[in-house]
Parts: sequence; C-alpha cells; structure tokens
Amino acid sequence: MGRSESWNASRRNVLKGVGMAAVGASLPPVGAALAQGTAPAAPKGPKLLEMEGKARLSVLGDKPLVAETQAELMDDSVTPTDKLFVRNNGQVPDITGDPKAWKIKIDGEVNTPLELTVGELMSRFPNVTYQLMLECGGNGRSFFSPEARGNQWTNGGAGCPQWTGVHLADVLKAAGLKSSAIYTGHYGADPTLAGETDKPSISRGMPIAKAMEEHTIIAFKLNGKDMPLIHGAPARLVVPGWAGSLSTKWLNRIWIRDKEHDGPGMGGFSYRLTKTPIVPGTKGDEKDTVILEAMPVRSVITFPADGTRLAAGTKKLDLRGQAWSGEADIKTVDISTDYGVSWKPAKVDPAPNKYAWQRFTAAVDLPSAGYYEVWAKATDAKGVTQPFVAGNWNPQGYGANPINRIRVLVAT
Ligand SMILES: Nc1nc2c(c(=O)[nH]1)N[C@H]1C(S)=C(S)[C@@H](COP(=O)(O)O)O[C@H]1N2
Ligand SMILES: [Mo]
Repeated sequence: MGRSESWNASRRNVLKGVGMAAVGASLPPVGAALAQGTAPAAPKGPKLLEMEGKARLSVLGDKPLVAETQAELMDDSVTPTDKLFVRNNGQVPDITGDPKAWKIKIDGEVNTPLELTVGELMSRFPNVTYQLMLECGGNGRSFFSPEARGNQWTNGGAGCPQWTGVHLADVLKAAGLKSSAIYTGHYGADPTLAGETDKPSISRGMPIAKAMEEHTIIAFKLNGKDMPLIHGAPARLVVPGWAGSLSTKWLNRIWIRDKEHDGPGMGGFSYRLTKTPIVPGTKGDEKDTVILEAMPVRSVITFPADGTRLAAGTKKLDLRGQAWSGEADIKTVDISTDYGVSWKPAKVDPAPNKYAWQRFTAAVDLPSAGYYEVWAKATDAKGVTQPFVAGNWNPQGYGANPINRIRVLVAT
C-alpha cells in the first residue's frame, strides 16, 4: 500500500463511546492541521506493557495487571503468545517447582473425588490441540456511553492462540458426575489484590453442558510451548466462546455444584446483562439480570491501523481483519466506506476448528484523495449481526460489539 504513517496518535481513544450523531464532532481536526502542514496536537498515548515475553500491549490497569492487544497486533492468524492480552483480577501467584507435579482437585457432586497432577492429566487422557478464542467478558466496554464500570477495553481483550490440553469432559467422566451435578465452580491459586491466599480473587463457573463440550479443555501448553505463568501455568481452563473469566488460570480445583455457582464474580452485576433494557447510566436492578455466557459477534480490522495516512494516488486498500462470534461461525463480513449507506462483502476464510476466529480480507476502493472511514460488520451463521452502536447498556458494561471503524487519509 506504499508509504504509510499514523496521523492520529490517539488510537486507543478513537471512535470511543460515541453515538453515530456525535462521530464527526469527536474527531480531531486532523485534516485541517495536515493541510496547513502543522502536526495535530498529540494526545497522550496509552501506557505500553513492558514485560519479558510480552509485546508492548496497551496497559488498561496496573493493579491488577490488565493489558489489551492493539487492533493492528491482532493481525496474525494464530495469536502469538507475546501478543495475547492479559487480564488478572488478583496478583500473579508465585509458582515454582515441577509443573507436572501441580495438583488439580475435582470434588463436589462426583462419585469419585479426584486429585490429579498435571503429569497424570497428560498421560491418562488424550491430549488435544485446538485454536480457541479467549475473550474477556468486558471486551468492547469502552464503546458504551456513558462509561460503564470496569476496564475500558476497546476490542483488544481477545485472542485466538493454539492451546494443548485434555478435554475437561474426560476428567469429569473419570470422576463420575452424579445426577445432581448441574454447574461447575472454578478455583485458581492467585492471591487477591490485597494479597490474601485464603480466598479466591475470582471464582466463576458454568453449566455442566458447557463443561462437557468437546472444546472446553484443561490446557497446559500455549502455542506448542509450556504455558507461561502470566497465562495460567501450570494449567488453566480454556472455555472458548464464553466470557474469559471462566477460563481459570493457575487452576487447582473444580468444584461440581448442585446449583449455580456463587463464587466471587457470579453475583451482583458481574458478568450479567440486564433482562429488561435500562436507561444508560442508571443503577438497574441486580435481580433483573441474566448471566453473560457466549460472547457476541465482533469484527476487528487489523490492517491497516486506524489513522493510517496512505500515499497520494492510492486507489485501493487491501484490508484485513478477524471476526468471531461466541457460539457460531462467521457467515459474512461487510465493508462500507460511505458510513453504512452501502456495503460490500469481504472474503471470509473458514475457521480451522469451532471457536476459532476467521480472517476476512477485502479490496476497498478509495476513489479520490482525502478522508475515509472504513467500517466492518460481521454476521454469524445464526444471522446475528453487529449493531451500529453499543446497545443494551448495563452497569458493568458487557456485550458492547458495535461495528468496527477505522479512519484513513489518502494524501493529496
Ligand atoms: N485464577 C484466575 N483466572 C483467571 C483470571 C484471574 O484473575 N484469576 N482472570 C480471568 C479473566 S477475567 C480473563 S478475561 C482471562 C484472561 O486470560 P489471559 O490473562 O491469559 O489473557 O483469564 C481468566 N482467568
Ligand atoms: Mo475477563
């Protein structure tokens, strides 16, 4: 696409939390500044992660550490380990010694409570490798207006690396589920933010049916290598397509429950959507909520980066992106360069397996010099598509999946 450079330093905040009517007003007068040959005032950029083994992700919080993947770092088909987002609720546990000796307990509504080491998991059950989505339940939260409580994710609380582990179903079958088993409760070894080790920083759970799904695994490898500590070593759950908080890191116990789990992260407005739509910004009623399970349909343009300045004379843009939907394949991704008046289909690649994101590509016409917005809208196999704005506002901000938008400027 020729020489390109960013003309908007504030990528993280672009197009953030604005209704369609407000879009024009929210844009800095960059075009005018460029025309006059002056640089636009550079807003302060996001803080970037500095951690061995990790790319310079965008830090959303230090305590606990939360870092999202910038859209242009989501361009790989398989998310490299260094580019996978990080979401902690407490502290990173201090785990040393042989990872194969790490123990995981299965108890509660089972015939035979088990305590298995990672080494036993590896040798006793078939090992499987899948490319699976991991997405934070709050992904997209920053698009809500007014601001909803929590980390202000854009679209970067998501990644699709390759995980190796064992089917959770095999382990649960080995323990023998009682007929009273209806829900799981997950525990990890991380201390709370305050440093307590006698209570979980978060403990979520899922219905037994999701626990028995083929792609729900206890993983000990990430992209073919031993799981890094920051991503949950020695072993973690991966519950693809559903809120990432179910994918417990530093896993040491799965408690099989005879009722919906009630650990930290299961109550209040945590990981819950409102049943009756509420006025944005209002308090809402905790009792009128449902648990967020599958994540919504989403598309992210990964090339070019938002704010790219294209060389004079550019007439075509070869665009790339990723699209996914919690419990369905992506059927179509449509691209618009006229603010949603007309749409053209992108090419969508098939997924390597269920619960993997899908690459889309499109050759976009840019008939003249000047400013364009390029919009992407994914539709899944159930016919569910992305709204134009983040809707169904809820106090802790789940489910925001508006169409994705980038801005490009073709130089004159
Ligand atoms: N033990 C434990 N597991 C956890 C968490 C945590 O704080 N503690 N965070 C959860 C949340 S909210 C998400 S989105 C994912 C993030 O996984 P990652 O940091 O490997 O990207 O881990 C989940 N598993
Ligand atoms: Mo999360």
